[in-house]
Amino acid sequence: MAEKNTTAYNDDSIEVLEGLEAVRKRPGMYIGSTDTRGLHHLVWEIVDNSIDEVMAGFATKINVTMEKDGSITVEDNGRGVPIGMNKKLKKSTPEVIFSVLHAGGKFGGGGYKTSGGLHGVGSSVVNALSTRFDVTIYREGEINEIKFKNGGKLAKPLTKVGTTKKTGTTINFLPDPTIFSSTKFHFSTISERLKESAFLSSGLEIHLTQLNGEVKQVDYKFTNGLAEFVKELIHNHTPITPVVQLQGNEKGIDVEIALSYTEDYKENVLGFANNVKTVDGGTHLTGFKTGLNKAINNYALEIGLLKEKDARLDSNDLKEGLTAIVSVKVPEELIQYEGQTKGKLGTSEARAATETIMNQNFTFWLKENKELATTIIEKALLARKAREEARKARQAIRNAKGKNKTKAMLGKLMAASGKDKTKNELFLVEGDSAAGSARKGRDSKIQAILPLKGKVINSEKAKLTDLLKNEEINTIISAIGAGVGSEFDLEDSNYQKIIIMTDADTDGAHIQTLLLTFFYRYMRELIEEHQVYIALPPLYQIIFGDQKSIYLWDESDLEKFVQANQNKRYELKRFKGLGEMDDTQLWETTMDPSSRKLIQVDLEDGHAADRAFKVLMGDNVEKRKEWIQENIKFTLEDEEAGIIL
Ligand code: 1YM
Repeated sequence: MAEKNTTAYNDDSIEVLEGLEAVRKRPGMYIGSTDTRGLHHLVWEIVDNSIDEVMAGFATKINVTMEKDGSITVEDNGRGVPIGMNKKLKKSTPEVIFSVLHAGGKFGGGGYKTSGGLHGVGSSVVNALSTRFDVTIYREGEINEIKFKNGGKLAKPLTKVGTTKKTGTTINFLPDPTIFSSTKFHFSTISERLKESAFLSSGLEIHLTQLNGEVKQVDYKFTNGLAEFVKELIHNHTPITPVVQLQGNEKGIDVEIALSYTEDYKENVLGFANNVKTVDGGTHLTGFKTGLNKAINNYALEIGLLKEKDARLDSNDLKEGLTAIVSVKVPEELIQYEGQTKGKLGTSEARAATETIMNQNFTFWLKENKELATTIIEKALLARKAREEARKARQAIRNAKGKNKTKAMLGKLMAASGKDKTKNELFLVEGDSAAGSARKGRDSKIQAILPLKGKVINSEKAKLTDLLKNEEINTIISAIGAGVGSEFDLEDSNYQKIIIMTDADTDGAHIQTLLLTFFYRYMRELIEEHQVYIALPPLYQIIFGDQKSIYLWDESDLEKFVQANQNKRYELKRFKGLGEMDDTQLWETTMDPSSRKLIQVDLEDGHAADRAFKVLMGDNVEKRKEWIQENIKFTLEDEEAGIIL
């Protein structure tokens, strides 16, 4: 918990700036928007005042309640808002704080507070945008109440209503429905944000209760918050180091860092300044990276993993698999934000402070943990090598294109004749015979065919360098032409659609999942941008006496057909695989853009997809079968209906 900030508050130090009408006229100026986001902003605004009181070292507990009537109650056990009189304004201090715009008034300095960023416009803004705003203050042995209504009009002046031994502040507010497009709060949105606050203030106890609708409660308290935050971010990736925690204070700036390396190649580094997320980064993150860079390179040189003549590891090499939280506490008078949404820390002192603390403390850790240090450095060296190889591969493709050597590089690719990347499609086809029919049947202007023989390597288990040795994978990377892993750049992709075409059996499903895993791990943007599809070939063909025929995609189609055609004579044919279809059949049913069925592969959210892939590609064969059966259905779906990974 924070050290107590002993700067005394003075009831006369609050200044008057603007009226609350200004807030009601242009709410967007103060809270960003009047949609759900803006609505939730009201909660952050009030909670941040409680968090300030936590950071000042006086509060240890925050309760947030979503009340039955749609209002929100926030309660803390801090000192309680001062209850004296403001002589200049001849009003009670709470009346000034809650009804005068910009009356933050924690002057005198010496403290950290959340205000100054996107938040911190003050509780008065919340009052201005509420139909009810009731404050109860527990302080100096008394319970005092003050109430406002209709956008900040005083309904009950500060009044003593009882005595108490406790201290703290409770605010209950009901957002004005004439201001917000929706006044419905979301439990998950609030709980996520509160959890983040609890992670950032170890020891702080936060409870969230929902009383409207289904009654729910979550409780957060972390003794080692930052480390637990990193563990949550790592989620189901495999860590290759434990969580390393570093902290220090440089020139009044508190720096706390928790980091870990995982087997993944993605980086996940989050920055916070005075407990507010800096979505666009800033000086603290720059300092962190420079410090990390110096510490690792110097140590690698010292132990000989890097030689003087070698190029130094750069931040691209060091960021692969890096998961970290960088949290700085900057004194009020130094805090500075940049950017339109003020999501970027601008304080230059924060750069120096994080760099120094990161470099010094991490160097110390590396020396104390030689084996883990070596693991980190070797991963970075490997990342560099993989990037270098991927870069060479791309370069080779570019060169090959120029020199008409494409064929050798691209193996069995049957390219499309048209060069319009926004129209071209790449079919990844299981088996040579199906690929043969596909080649004959295709629209060769826009459709390229790549036959896949044998099993695709499992990307979940193999390292990128091994993957690059696999012929199938290499050909796919070359054909798409946009690099791989951290080098992948969707802009360079040669195709608008990548369509996986396999037999409708377990083997086919397996190939699909192996390919999807590969795309998910190493070309994620393809999936994120919905450019990966699965072709759905029909299972049955019905041939009538006159040789006319129709196709049926699954059992239920067949059942319906049989029911409806009991008196007709026809021949029923079941396709065992794509290879049984001739080129015309394959074109008509599976490739013709005007009549085919495609499943668009979609990501519901990164976490869920990650979990699915772990199940999918791990060692548990039973689980995998289950997943395939549940999630990859060979049934007739609406065109581009979408399976959610
Ligand atoms: C549920 C919301 O606002 N708590 C809160 C606010 C204040 C204090 C304590 C506080 C601050 C100081 C001294 C100080 C505020 N005080 C002011 C002002 N919870 C909630 N808890 N004593 C109490 O910073 O010096 C504004 S907010 F202006 F009076 F200092």
